[in-house]
Amino acid sequence: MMIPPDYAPFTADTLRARLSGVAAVTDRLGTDTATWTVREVGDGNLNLVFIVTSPAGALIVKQALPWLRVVGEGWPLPLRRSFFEWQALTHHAARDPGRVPQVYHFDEVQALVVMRYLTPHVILRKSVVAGVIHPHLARHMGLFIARTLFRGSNLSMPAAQAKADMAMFAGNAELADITENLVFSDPYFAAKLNKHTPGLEPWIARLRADRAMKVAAQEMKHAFVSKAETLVHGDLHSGSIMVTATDTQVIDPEFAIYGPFGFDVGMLLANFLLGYFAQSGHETTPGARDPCRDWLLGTVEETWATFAAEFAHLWRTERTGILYERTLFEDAGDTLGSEQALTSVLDGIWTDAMGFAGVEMHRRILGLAHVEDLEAIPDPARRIVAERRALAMGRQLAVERRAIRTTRQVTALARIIEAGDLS
Ligand code: SR1
Ligand code: MG
Repeated sequence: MMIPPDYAPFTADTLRARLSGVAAVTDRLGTDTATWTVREVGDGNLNLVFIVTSPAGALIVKQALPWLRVVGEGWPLPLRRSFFEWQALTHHAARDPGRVPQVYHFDEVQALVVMRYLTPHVILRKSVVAGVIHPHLARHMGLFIARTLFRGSNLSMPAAQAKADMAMFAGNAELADITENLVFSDPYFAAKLNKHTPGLEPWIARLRADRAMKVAAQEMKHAFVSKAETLVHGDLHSGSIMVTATDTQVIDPEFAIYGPFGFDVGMLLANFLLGYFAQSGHETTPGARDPCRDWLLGTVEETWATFAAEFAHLWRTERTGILYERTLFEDAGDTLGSEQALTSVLDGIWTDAMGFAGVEMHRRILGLAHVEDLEAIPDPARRIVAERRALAMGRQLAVERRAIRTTRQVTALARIIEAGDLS
């Protein structure tokens, strides 16, 4: 991999020096860099993240490393992912204003994005582990996915612009490659970097021998690599969402690429379900986490309901792209035809979302990248129970995705699995 000669991972001191010449930064922090505090706080899988504060303000600086942070220099990764992250943040800001952090500055050579410091926001996943309820989350996220996915597609965009965007984001191939391997294939064989909770082996063996599951996972991979339907966030899990009691912000779209409508939807719902199954490992007395459980399943239902309603609204009011042209439907007096097509499109998104949700639940237990919801369960026996339930749910969603028609079926299934004996 070519690392530009001018690129170097920043330290607190070199970052301070670099930013001192950036007006978008000094406008916010002042020019007296001696008063700035720079802290590296990144704990994700890929990047350096700095919080820079001064008496005048604060901001976040995210710098891509030329390798995968969690694995090291043995797994090179292109710096240009920060370009795609910047582009995706810009697209998302235009498509659902106020739902992503404002970008103040982008430095392509240093693979650096300077953006709003979100405070007092916390990572949603940490909140879910703590059992905290966020009543606005479902509405905010349902609107976000509907607006970004609809407005990033050929349902909405001028065809030439959609093609140009599609070609540009196709350059984010190495990040897509991570998803293609880590999500859809590695969990179903003994891939080198896989890890799992000791004791889970019998259930892993059962899943890997499950032909219907393997086929379903490959069908979802097939959909992911071939359905370039819209600009997807690409990594929409509970660690890519920051929340307060009233606000929701979507961060980290460095995996952005053109993909299926159902991908972000499925990833998101899977992470709510992982949070649900993890609750038993965190509750101090039986039933103590029931309000949080109810909220998480309600969030699954309300997120989809909000998504479907907003998508339908945009379909009726903003369908300006080359697909399902109004000329053929509304303008020809065939509104019913347009509604029929909408039902069919939503139906396909739902089925795909169920499949993607299933494999996401599996890879977070069997693959390289796990989730704190389950990892933070202190008692290994309770953790295994939670993981077995999540594996069972994932299998059902992926294999039976065409038979599962409603969110109520999903949440009823989750409750049955949670209450079951797992034999
Ligand atoms: C090797 S990167 C592992 C995971 O971290 C990111 O957040 C994505 O979820 C990716 O799959
Ligand atoms: Mg991330």
